[in-house]
Amino acid sequence: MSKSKEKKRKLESKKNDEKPLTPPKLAPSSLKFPRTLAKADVKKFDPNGAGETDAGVFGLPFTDTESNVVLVPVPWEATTSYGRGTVHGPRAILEASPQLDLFDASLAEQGLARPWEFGIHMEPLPEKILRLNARASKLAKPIVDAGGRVNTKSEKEALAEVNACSAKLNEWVYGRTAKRLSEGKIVGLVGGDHSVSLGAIRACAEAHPGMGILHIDAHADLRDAYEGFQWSHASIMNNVLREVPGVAKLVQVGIRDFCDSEYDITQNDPRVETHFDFALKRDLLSGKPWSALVQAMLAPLPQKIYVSFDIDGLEPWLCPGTGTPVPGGLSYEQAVFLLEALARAGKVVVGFDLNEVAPSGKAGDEWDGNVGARLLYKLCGVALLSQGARNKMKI
Ligand SMILES: [Mn+2]
Repeated sequence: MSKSKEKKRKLESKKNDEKPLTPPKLAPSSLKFPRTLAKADVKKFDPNGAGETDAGVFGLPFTDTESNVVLVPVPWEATTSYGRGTVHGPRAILEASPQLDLFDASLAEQGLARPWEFGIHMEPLPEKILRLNARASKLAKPIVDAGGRVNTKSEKEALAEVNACSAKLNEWVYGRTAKRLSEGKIVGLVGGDHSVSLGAIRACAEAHPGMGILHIDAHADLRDAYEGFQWSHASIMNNVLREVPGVAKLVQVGIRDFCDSEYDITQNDPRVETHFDFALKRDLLSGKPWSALVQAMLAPLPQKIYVSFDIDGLEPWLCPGTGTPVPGGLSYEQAVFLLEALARAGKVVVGFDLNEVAPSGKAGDEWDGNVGARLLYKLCGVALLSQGARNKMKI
């Protein structure tokens, strides 16, 4: 980073430290953990039957009222810069999800064999957001195609309009999350590109000030802005650090694609701890156990955690349709081990998102949605377990 750029960033972050763009609105949550969670009406569902495709997510028939986990789909990809399609992520996950078997023998070791009993519900796909996405994507396309170069008056106006649409999206996500938190729900976002997380992180951090974020991703997402877009998917964690004072710690895992200024933040912002993929693999190849590496990831995190999971943090064969794939990454088993270790370590997952899942577009190919659905069910299970949900091995 050049000296003048560095000075500019310092000045900007100083300016922003003094005056966050979005001051907190939510009162801190009065929930104490672990807490007692009520089961849904389990007689409504046969876990031994074939998944019903006309039911809700994971084939479950539960309403939002009787579910402890409410999933909010956010079909959004306005500032997506490379491959597109993550706007269809929520639908792909929903369509693939009924084929899962919902007994979780691995979480059963910690006392939660059937996460589904506590109710998981996905809200309907929000038409309003699909329309907003279509408008913002159309305005953004020429800017993305020009690599972010904005010269004419009309290009500048288009950029301002895209940023305004993204700000609207952030407010919508914030509002949905805040409402569900006030109902005592565990909220999980289903993206959409990674920019969707900001509103949910803001709401969770206001309800649980001092929380940490576990961020699994191929990308550091610490750019100041990307291609001129203030609320870009490539800037999500930079925006969080600047905008959400309730976030005390950001632990990043699997990062393998980043620029100079992002590396600078990982080294100099005391809130950020980055476990680069190259270092993880070097340690693994040198004989260190994954369990020891996971312990080092969890140690600096406070008790309350938000998990932000970009599917491209996994090895690319597990998410071939995602927009910005990078070689390397976590195996599915390493990711599950890490998520399950959260509950084992006594951490409480207060919210989560799964983003950047994108179907390949080939007829009959459900692979991206399939992996996404399995990871989403694990995230639901770990969040429930961490908050206090338990059931016996046998019904
Ligand atoms: Mn990513």
